[in-house]
Amino acid sequence: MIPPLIVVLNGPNLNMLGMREPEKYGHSTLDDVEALCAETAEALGLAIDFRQTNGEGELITWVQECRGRAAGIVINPAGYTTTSIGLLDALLAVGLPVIEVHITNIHRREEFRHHSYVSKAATGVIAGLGVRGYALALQAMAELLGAVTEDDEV
Ligand code: DHK
Repeated sequence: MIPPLIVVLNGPNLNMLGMREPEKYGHSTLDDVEALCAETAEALGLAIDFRQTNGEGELITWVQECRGRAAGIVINPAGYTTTSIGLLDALLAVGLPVIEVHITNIHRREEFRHHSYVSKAATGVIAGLGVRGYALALQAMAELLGAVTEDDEV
């Protein structure tokens, strides 16, 4: 059986993980996050396509390209969470299950980080659990897609 493809998208400044405000975002690099996702996906019987961009248009194009190609989207929209109606519209247009991830608990931070346009298209949101949130998002996605049961161990 061909494993379902989950596209894991990362927005602006996440390429700087590890050196960027480590007291908030931790010490893992984006390469570490990709390795965590690859390892988790393999254990769950999923395939992943892991990407990062600083560009809003590129992120929107990548979401559009998921249509007919991917089974689900895990996305940390980073700074575009609070600003991008275009990103929201793209996520609504592709009509796939979406899990929104934030490394930090955005609700404990500045008020401008509390509102998410992306949440209007998200099946679920994981925030504040560090980079482990990505692994938990893949686990949740596998359950949503019926690929594993809640009792399966990862
Ligand atoms: C990452 C960012 O870059 C911020 O713009 C968000 C998010 C929070 C995170 O916690 O992963 O406000």
